[in-house]
Amino acid sequence: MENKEIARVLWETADLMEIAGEDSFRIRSYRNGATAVEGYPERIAGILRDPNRKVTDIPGIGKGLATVLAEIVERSSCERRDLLLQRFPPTALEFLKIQGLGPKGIALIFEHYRISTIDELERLCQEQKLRVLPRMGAKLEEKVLRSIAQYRQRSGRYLLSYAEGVAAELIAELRQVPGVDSVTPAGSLRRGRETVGDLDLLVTGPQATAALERFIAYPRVTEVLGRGENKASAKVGHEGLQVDVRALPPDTFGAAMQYFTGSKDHNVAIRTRAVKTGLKLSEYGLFRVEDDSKVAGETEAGVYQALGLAWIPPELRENCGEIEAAAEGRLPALVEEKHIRGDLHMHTTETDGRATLEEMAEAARRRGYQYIAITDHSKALAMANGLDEKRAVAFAKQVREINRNGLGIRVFSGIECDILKDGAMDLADGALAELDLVIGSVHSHMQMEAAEMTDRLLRALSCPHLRVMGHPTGRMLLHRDPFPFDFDRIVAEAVLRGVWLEINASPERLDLNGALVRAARAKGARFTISTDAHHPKHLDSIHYGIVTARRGWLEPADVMNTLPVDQFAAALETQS
Ligand code: DGT
Ligand code: CA
Ligand code: CA
Ligand code: ZN
Repeated sequence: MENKEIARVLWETADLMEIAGEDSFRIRSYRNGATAVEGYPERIAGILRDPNRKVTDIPGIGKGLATVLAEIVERSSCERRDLLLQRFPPTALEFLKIQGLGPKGIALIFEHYRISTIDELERLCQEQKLRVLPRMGAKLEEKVLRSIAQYRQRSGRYLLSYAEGVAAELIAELRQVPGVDSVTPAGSLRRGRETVGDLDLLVTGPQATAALERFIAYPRVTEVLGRGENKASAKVGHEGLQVDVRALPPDTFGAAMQYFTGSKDHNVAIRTRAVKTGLKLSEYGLFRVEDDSKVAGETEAGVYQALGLAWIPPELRENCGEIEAAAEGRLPALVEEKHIRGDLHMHTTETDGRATLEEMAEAARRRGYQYIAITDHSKALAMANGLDEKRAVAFAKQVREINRNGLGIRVFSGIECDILKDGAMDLADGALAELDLVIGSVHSHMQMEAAEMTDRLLRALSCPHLRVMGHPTGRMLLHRDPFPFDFDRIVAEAVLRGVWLEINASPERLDLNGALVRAARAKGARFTISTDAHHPKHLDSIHYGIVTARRGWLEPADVMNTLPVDQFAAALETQS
């Protein structure tokens, strides 16, 4: 069991305890424990198994919690959670995902109404039955109805990063089966969509079907949904991610990859194209209609080639012009991870990061980067101990000294400066002028009307020191929608002012998605791809930013941090 999963059980238990109105001190100890477990660099499960180690040595883990951890690792739950789940409907945890209620609100609702489903909660709001409860009103009913709609939209999808983890785990498992040659992910995961509905794995080899047996016997399978001759479906892990595994004969691998990678719209368009030239395409191959003879199917490139097309990178397969581009030989030469020469958004222990500047620099150097920008928060984020002007200026000076001594990587002094409610920057111009790279980000007051938010961002863009719009839409995947604003207008202004748009690679954000990246590029926007790392290991998230940039059709020249260090430094010097 991974630390993240253990932490999730603890969070849930704490939430249930809160619904039950239990002692707040105890609830806090569960939440502190969850934070400690989540952030711990080593696997807790490993420490628990090691007779020479004690989990109580981990700050935030006391004796009581240590027992709970052992229970969770053993059977994915704990007694307290089980008891609470008996008291409340199993959907209580679902209710917590509805914004606006909170554990106390849910407890109150359970006290007054015997409801157990989201549908019933919706009906209560529609029938105006929440407003009669203490501290609830018409406004809350509206808010709950809105979040129910959002919840329905996003439920059943998973973060790309989560699905990739499950895929990697299953691939490692199924590869061990004798007679299995390859296990390859297809579907939305291969196309790099920022969320994934289910996982599609394709298996080849003389004993490919043996992998299906191994799959349904896999310990983390929680429910087998179906088992056919060449396909098995099951739910894996406690999050309930569905995985479809298909065993393929080798001579159809290319056609199957093409088919199961999708997207559906792309496939429909490709098949239409095949039909026009007297061919038919299925997951078994490309065939001539007249005599059923096979034209292609072993490789994906072969399938595309036989249709008069260049091989299309999976990230582009959304039927948004990629087929025409492939036919005319004008597919973009997409940016790749190897093109990235530096990461321009990261935090340190000065604010809410978990590593020092030196540790972040060393991790970046080991990745082969030439430069980084350290961009801690500004003072408006008081909870994160954000920098005020004085600390910002001192930091700029410190970085100049660091570069004089040399860390084996060039460090740029930066800041992630809050864009205040009225669009002013959180720090005075004088301080911002000292720093090499100013990112402006919205972290508060996101519930504005679109017009007001647009004005706010326009004002921020008028700050002459601003170089990058950080996570420009504010979306948190499966959690918070983008804030409303006039995207085209802001992009046009950013282009005019020479402000770059950040593709925030954090797998929970990816808020400037492929479609928006492409739209912005068409208006002349330039981009940075950065991880917003709060820990050295987060630097690996650059991969999700790259995938998103590729879904936006970006080439290396569109991305500022593909520049070699000297050219990048020069680009920072010139204002638009
Ligand atoms: P997801 O799972 O919702 O994130 O998205 P996908 O794209 O992975 O969709 P999924 O798992 O339902 O199917 C995998 C691929 O199989 C899909 O991208 C294209 C192909 N496919 C599935 N159903 C159809 C269909 O009815 N027609 C065509 N042409 N292709 C299909
Ligand atoms: Ca899928
Ligand atoms: Ca599927
Ligand atoms: Zn940040």
